[in-house]
Amino acid sequence: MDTDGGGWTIIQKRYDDSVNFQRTWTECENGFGNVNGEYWLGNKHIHRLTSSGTYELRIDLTDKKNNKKYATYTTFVVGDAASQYKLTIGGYSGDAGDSLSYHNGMKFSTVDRDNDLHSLNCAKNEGPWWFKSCSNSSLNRPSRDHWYWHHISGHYVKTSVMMIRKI
Ligand SMILES: [Ca+2]
Repeated sequence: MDTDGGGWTIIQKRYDDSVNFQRTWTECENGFGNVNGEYWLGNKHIHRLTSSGTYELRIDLTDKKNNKKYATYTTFVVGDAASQYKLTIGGYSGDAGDSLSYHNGMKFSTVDRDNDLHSLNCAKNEGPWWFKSCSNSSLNRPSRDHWYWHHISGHYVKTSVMMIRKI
């Protein structure tokens, strides 16, 4: 990736809805999709990378009016399987707004593993993510019209790319 100096590893990409993101715990753990298209790298791989050094996260978004926005976080760690791939996030900057800090400290949830703080399973409607009760963002939502980043104009995005880089 050439974005902002290069050296990025893409962990999530969506733009044409060619890949189903409503996946099981095991699928999210191992990763799914197509590296030449849309994909989720996989929680075990994201954990392995983000525990091997200090990583920053950058999220590039396109809003419904085709404006490009971004959010960067200087702290991004996904814990191990025993932690339920717990998210540690902080150090926001950017112009997309901070819709991820709300999820700091939350475990990952999927349709078949409810780790959120809501009485229902947030992942059932919102796809796999680090839900609280439920979300300020959920970029893995199944419905193409509702890929969600609360602080962006219109709340929903047309494209998203999540990438990490060692700092
Ligand atoms: Ca729940």
